[in-house]
Amino acid sequence: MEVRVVEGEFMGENLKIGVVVARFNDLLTGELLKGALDCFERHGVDRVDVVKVPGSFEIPLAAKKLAERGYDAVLALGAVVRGETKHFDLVASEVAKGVAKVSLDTGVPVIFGVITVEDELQGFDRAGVKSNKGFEYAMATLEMANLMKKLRD
Ligand code: INI
Repeated sequence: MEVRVVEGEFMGENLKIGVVVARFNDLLTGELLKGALDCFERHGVDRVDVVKVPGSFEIPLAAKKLAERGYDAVLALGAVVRGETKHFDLVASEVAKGVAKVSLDTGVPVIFGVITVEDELQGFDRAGVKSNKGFEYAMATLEMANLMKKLRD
């Protein structure tokens, strides 16, 4: 039996990456962006373009535009904080569905880098105090960009 395993490397060479970042909860998303850019720089990504949108709800549309314009992968960064309204659930579920749809419709990996947290404190834990999820999501972006290249070739 021959078993072949295909997986993407964490290499940035020859990659053009798009990042869509929500300004809503900017204190958190700004930190996620820093973590992501740090990862891309350390892995030698050729080119990163960052697009800012008002809130997480707007992420899928901007991600779609980037996915259609030749980026190897798109990283979507946002922070949805529960608070006291039902808005949280609506925004969190729409952005998750939207990002998945863009990825499947376009064939371009769109990484779901939207943290959903109970409060800001929990958000800060994930955006730099304990770890920076932005860095981790950027690693997934590299892996998927390289994997899709391999599966195309
Ligand atoms: N947008 C977020 O990115 N995070 C949130 O926590 C949030 N909440 O809870 O309201 C939020 N709302 C704004 C939304 O994304 C849109 O920008 C707005 O509804 C305009 O379409």
